[in-house]
Amino acid sequence: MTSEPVAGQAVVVATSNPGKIREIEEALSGLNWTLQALGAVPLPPETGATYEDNAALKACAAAIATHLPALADDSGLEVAALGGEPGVYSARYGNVGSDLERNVLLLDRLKKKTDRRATFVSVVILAYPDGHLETYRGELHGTLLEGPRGENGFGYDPLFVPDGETRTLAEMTVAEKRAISHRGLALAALMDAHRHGPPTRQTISVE
Ligand code: ITT
Repeated sequence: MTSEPVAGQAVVVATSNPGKIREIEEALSGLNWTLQALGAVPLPPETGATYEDNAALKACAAAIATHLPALADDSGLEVAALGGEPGVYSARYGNVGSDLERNVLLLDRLKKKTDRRATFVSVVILAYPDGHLETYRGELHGTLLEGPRGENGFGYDPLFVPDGETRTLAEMTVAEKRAISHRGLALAALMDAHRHGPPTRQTISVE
């Protein structure tokens, strides 16, 4: 039987990305869940074709291994002029090792392209040890600069200016980014579903 996370209960954060951990901890601080790191639990290879598939793979693996509810984010950057790439492959773009190298590669592929529109997508899944899943999705539209700006955040943040903003995501604080970002929006929906105590499985499920 699913046990809804309640105040003080441990929920595993199934990510190895420190930038995501910072954002998830900040966003969910109001829930009073005890967020627990993955520790030695290995994450499975991301073999899915969609963010939903990959988030479910990661969250379920952690929930099964720990017997605790587990939360995973699968996310990516969809670039209009590149037909939506790198998308679900954003973390492995070009098979290069660092965020900096991926940003250089992206800028190279966008050279001479006038269409700089891009969208960040985040799918957050909370998986229970019995296999029940809650799915939340957020998107953020913006444009890509021709060079990086800012030191905060991670990944493609230094290149991305959200619509209606002048700063890149890397020039914002964690709280400022959370208020508008793909991950912030997905986590806000999760917060809304869990804010008023333990609802029934049916009312919180958005599968
Ligand atoms: P985990 O699988 O361990 O969670 P990961 O970094 O491999 O970590 P993903 O497979 O979801 O996670 O890859 C998402 C990639 O998309 C991430 O590595 C960044 O390159 C990019 N990305 C996603 N959200 C981002 C954000 O908020 N800011 C900048 N880049 C982001």
